[in-house]
Amino acid sequence: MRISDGKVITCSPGRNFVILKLETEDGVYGLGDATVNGRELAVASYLNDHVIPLLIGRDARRIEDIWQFLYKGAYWRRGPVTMAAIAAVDVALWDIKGKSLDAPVYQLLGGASRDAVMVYGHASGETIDETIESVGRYVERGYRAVRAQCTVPGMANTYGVTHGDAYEPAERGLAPETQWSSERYLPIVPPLFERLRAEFGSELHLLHDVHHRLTPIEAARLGRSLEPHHLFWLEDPTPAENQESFRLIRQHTTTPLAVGEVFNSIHDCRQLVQEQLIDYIRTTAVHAGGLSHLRKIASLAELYQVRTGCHGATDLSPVCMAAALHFDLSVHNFGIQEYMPHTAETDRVFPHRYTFAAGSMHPGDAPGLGVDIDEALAATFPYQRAYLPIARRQDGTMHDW
Ligand code: EZ4
Ligand code: CO
Repeated sequence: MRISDGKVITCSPGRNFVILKLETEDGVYGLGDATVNGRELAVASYLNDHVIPLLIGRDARRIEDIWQFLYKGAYWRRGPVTMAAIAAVDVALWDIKGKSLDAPVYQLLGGASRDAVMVYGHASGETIDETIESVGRYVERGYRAVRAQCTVPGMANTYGVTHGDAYEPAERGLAPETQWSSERYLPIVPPLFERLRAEFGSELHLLHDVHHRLTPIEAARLGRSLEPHHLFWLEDPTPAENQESFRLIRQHTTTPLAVGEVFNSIHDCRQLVQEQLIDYIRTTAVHAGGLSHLRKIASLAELYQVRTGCHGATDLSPVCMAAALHFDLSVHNFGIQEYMPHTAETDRVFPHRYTFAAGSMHPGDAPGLGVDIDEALAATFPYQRAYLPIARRQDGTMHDW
């Protein structure tokens, strides 16, 4: 079963996606996501110019060997572009293997460990009252877990806040600039969650994303002040390049911590996991080397009772969403899956078999990943340059994002 062709499809049905399609001489094809938000074309070139020529003629069944060949063979290891390219190949090969063996990918990963996977939605508002209404709409739709974000008073365009319920972080054109003030942000979060607990009771899982914006001691203070409201997790409280920062946060708070959506390798997770400095690891199939590498991260995490919580924002394509759901359904130490529905255009470009019901999702039982791409329709939505916003403090200093 030799790989006979590889094609990179870039499209923008509401937002940009980079998809790898690998074909075999048997006529079976597989899809992998290679989208790195705001740096899309770098991965497209890495695949087109440097990876696809190496794949032609290789045995598509040898997933682990091809992974090691691309990782070790690059000499320069890791990094978001390299790992997203390897991920796209890996996920496409799992899709091919599933289709060729007539089995959904989760069956190849050990079978279902649960009936369905709990997901969380994104609620937000300009005020605490609006955020409560937004959470209420998720609860009405059956969600059992909701992330809540609120505009910081005096800060226009706070990250994570949207009008309506569809949050899309990137904007077309050049990178927009937003303002940030930790001094204004810190006092508003505890009252938001106090009100949410009063409104929705103790069973609803509540999450919050700090987006790497606090110093370790500020994060420790926030975690401690949120303890009475028992969050499911506090996400990315401080940047994690310096993993030792989390020792300081841990000394002060029992609020569970989730980190890792920007990680691309098991080495980024190692100290956080082994020192039990976090409770959830957020690495994804697309940004952390595909299903093969994600399973290794999960196995390491399992030893330390750290559970998975894959990133699932709108910049993770339906191909990545499908891969995540096969992984989530099968992996023993699953925690939760982030879920932001895509635009109607995106769903049309990527017909898929995964479903949502009663706050949970299931990848479906189609062979492979259960997701396809309508290439003719995708071609009607050409790539458009877009970036995530950047954040500056009120004196103009660039802030962490
Ligand atoms: O900002 O996916 O938890 N979810 C997030 C996302 C990220 C975007 C970045 O591309 O933090 O909204
Ligand atoms: Co996040």
